[in-house]
Amino acid sequence: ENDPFGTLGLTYDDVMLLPGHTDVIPSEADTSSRLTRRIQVAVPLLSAAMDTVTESRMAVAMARQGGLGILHRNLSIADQAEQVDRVKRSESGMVTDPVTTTADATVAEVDELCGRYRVSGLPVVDGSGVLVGIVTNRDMRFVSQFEKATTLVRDVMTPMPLITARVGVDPDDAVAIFAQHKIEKLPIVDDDGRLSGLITVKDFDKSEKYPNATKDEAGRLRVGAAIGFFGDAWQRAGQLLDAGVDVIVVDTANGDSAGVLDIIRRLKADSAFAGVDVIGGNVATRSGAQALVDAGADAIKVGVGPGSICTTRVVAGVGVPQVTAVWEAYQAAREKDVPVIADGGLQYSGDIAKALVAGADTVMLGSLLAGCDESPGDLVFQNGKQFKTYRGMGSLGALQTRGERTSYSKDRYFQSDVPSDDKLIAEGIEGQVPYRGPLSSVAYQLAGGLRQSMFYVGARTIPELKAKGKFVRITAAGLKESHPHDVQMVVEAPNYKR
Ligand code: RVP
Repeated sequence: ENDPFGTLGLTYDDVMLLPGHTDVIPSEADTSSRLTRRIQVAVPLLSAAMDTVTESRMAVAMARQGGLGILHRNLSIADQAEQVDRVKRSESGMVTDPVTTTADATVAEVDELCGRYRVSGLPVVDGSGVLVGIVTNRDMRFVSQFEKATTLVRDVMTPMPLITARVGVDPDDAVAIFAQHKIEKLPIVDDDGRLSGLITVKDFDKSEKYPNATKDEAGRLRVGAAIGFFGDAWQRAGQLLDAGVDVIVVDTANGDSAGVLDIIRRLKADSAFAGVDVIGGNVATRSGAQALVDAGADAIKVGVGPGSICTTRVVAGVGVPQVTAVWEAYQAAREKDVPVIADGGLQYSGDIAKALVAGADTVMLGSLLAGCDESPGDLVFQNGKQFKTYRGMGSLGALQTRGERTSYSKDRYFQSDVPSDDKLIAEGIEGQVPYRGPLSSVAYQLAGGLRQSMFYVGARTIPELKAKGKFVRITAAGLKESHPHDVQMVVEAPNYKR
């Protein structure tokens, strides 16, 4: 028998990266990395599949910044598929399947759709899909609140003939049409006048504003969504696929288990899912990672217990400190070149580079993003400071069915068979994190911190960082020295909170 205490588990606070000779300045560092076998991201950041972190708003914001959002699964299949739909329709060169309305719909209904999809107007079609007009904010502005439910679209819309373009119009020509006619939406029609797409001037603005955005071949933002392995998980996967999801994450607390490996194998074997990448997780050992690789996962997600809201390591006494877990998983994944995601436990931007050098290709963040404007939930004021709620998906609040909503994610903790809420074994807590403003500035600081790491290590690219990065282990005294010490902080730094 091997010495049972032979391996030492290390985490982010136990290690530092060595500075190395450099001829790279931070602004030149290229942070792009591999998310899955097929998908690249410009910034190696994912937002966690948690109900206080990632819904469509966060997913849109993450993809715009060059990362990816993973929609949580603690909601009905229909609701989660709709979230995917919202992200896929949010921005693109051309919306191929635009949200439409009909002439006999009410202005109130149009209002609701515009709010839901965050658009400023809709094309109007008849029963066979032929374009009959367009209704935008401008047409509805003078309909009073009281008249919205009774005013019909036909009475306010701008009817045909409209300025339209034919299928296959060149983007440059579209821009010229916007300028010439001073319009903001250009419906695309086929030979029979049927609506087949929509180009909006806003989308052109956005592609200039978000040059690093994570997009699919059609120019739509990419999005991931979590599923489980139990009950109607297969059906969930199918509906997410229909809604256009790019990545499915089989999201559990113990990925090295029969049910999880089985659904990964089934997804990878089914040609219907050929266009979707499958991420499996979570694991924290070499053998666990090997099992996911063997099942065919396109990326593996690592982390048992490092999460800021996670109590698995104390409730079950199980887990592996995250830097060791990532390193071990990487040993199994590197052979087949399967990307690794370091999930949970990151507190500062410096932890990103540490995760990458340990073997990860991207990182997944919960607490660092839960305080953003784009996360679900309202701001809470306390003693004059602003917070947002953040809870573990294994917390009682997320697991229990009682109260305002059903829990759809008990199988994340393998407790689908638990008969009543008072018999649940929680593995997470409910809390709050400081408000941090828009994701754009938070992501900027995180990616900026990573570029500083790359400069210190002397790495121009992420593969170079992974190859050149070297660790030194530190002690509690070293950690104390690393943080500000012997001084009272009087100004809050944008990227440092104690
Ligand atoms: P953190 O970024 O440290 O807040 O961790 C986020 C991660 O924690 C998630 O991506 C997930 O893997 C894990 N998690 C979520 N809920 C729980 C729990 O209740 N134990 N853990």
